[in-house]
Amino acid sequence: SWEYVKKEKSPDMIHVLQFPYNGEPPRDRLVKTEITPNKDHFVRNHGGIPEIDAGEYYFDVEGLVNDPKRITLKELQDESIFPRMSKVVTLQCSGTRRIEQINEYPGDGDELINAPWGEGAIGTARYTGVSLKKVIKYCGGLKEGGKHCEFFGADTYFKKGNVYNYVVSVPYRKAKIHEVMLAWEMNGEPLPRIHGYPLRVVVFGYIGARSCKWLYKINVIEEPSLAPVQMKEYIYYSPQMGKHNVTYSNGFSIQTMPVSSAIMTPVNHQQIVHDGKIKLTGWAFSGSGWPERVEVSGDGGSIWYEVPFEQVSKKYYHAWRVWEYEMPVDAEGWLEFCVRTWDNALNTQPTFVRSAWNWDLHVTSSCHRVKIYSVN
Ligand code: MTE
Ligand code: MO
Repeated sequence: SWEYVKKEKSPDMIHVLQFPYNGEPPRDRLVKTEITPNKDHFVRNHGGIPEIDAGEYYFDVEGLVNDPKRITLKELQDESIFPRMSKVVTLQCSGTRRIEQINEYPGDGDELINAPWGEGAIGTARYTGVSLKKVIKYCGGLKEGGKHCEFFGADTYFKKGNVYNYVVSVPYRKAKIHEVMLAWEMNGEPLPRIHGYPLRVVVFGYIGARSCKWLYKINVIEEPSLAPVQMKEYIYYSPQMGKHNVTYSNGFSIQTMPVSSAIMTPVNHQQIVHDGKIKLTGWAFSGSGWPERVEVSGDGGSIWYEVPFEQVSKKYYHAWRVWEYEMPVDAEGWLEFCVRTWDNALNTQPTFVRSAWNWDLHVTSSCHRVKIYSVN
């Protein structure tokens, strides 16, 4: 499948892990466009990349629904049965910028699970499909007690001597407000195989992990899924958890992505020869709304400048904004640039990586900092 990956993705993807394949695009290119081209969209896999024949494809809806059904892709795409939805959505892996936490202290360090991502495990695409709520309705609605939707992915992965399917769940209340889509199209093209062909889940604003690829079953249940990915992997551990005492119940399940942002250019330790101005570019995102204001600093966070509105892309619910800023710089030598974002609910980012370090190294949402060497 390595040959296949090279064909499907841009040749200069940064290969965070080769097997299972995990990759992110080059920093400068990612924020050049609001919609990430499919070839540049990051890929996060726990295991293999299944090859599924769309013509034969169906998925099952079972558990706590009144009328469990098997639904083919053809039926799902039949507009006389299901109205379509199409939306620009940012998917962000909860491991984005994990490398900064690793540099602080490596924590769990399970390579297969905790890939050492940079700032590029985020991407934005227009997805087309059907709202999960419509599918549940088509299956007669929920039975008494049905509260969570469990998604089964056809890929398999190995952990501690066992083989698992990729299984996660989301609360039904998320589907109820049409924020869960079953999508077969990404930026006007059939979903690429590496992104879940022929059908994946897209959960708006939640960590990427809940957006199950290669979907083959939906099971409606009373409690969150007991599958290892749901129970053990995307946990935000309490600060006193470490190697000696870690238990899965001492943390909570990470769902909504908090507000965060990153500087994509210049890059850390870059020497920049300039005549009084240095251009910064980056992204800003909030899983619970939208990034309202982006601020940058040239002195490590003492004085902040608001990125002017015209220089920030438009705001959409559940989508990032890409931004740029011309920073006036007189000083020579080492400078620390940083960015922070306020979302529409006035949430902002922790100040330092160490302010929010956690055992499983998830959600590095602290102010992003890059040190550059200025030659004026
Ligand atoms: N779905 C399946 N079946 N298998 C996986 O390994 N990885 C999840 C999610 N869905 C995964 C999956 C994680 S952790 C993320 S961040 C997103 O897919 C990444 O989606 P992408 O590869 O399309 O960018
Ligand atoms: Mo992820």
